[in-house]
Amino acid sequence: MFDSVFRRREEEDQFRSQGRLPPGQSLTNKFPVLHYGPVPSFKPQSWDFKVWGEVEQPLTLDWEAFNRLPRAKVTMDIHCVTTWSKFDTLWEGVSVRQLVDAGLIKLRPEAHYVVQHAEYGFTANLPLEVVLAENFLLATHFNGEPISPDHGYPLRGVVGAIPGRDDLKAPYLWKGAKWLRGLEFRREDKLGFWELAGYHNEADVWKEQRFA
Ligand SMILES: Nc1nc2c(c(=O)[nH]1)N[C@H]1C(S)=C(S)[C@@H](COP(=O)(O)O)O[C@H]1N2
Ligand SMILES: [Mo]
Repeated sequence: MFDSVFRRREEEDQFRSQGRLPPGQSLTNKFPVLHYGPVPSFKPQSWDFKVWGEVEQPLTLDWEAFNRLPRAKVTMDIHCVTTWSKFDTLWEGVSVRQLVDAGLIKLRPEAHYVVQHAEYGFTANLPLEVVLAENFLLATHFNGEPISPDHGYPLRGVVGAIPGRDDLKAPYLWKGAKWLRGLEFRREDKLGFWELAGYHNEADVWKEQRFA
């Protein structure tokens, strides 16, 4: 017990000295579950993923089609606004940037913001540049396994910090919607669920932008 507390502190100090522990955060080796409302059940027959708004062609993919999209992997540090941070988490899924580069999503020049739409009407908003960056993924897998129901199965947006990539914006984890069902590309920004509840719209972990 004391041993493991001691070890956690030591590990935390290491990440701090590497410049990977944002202000006010502490390391966890667990994976806490946080969300509003119940965990939806996944029905593969009726599940779809939609892309709409400022795109040349709206898109609807069923689960099979979604799984045929090009795949990507990223290892990130994730930072929750409730002050836990989890390091070197491996996510696998679909990169929005790759879909755009492959011409599967054709953005209109007016597209500047993205709203993630999830089950039960939950939304999370981000600037387009963040959604197109390497530290944002439409994730189906966490650490080599399908994401668990609590963490967003079968699909979630996930955003974190890639060590050494200070050029990328790193928002808190709430900016990734679990049980994701679609992306809306927008001309103007639109506050999501937690943003409307008083959380900071930019949510930069290094600037400790927790609340508006
Ligand atoms: N659909 C949905 N996604 C959500 C939320 C939610 O309430 N509903 N909460 C967000 C919040 S506040 C956090 S901190 C992260 C937590 O992700 P985790 O449960 O995998 O740790 O999910 C985010 N995604
Ligand atoms: Mo959160």
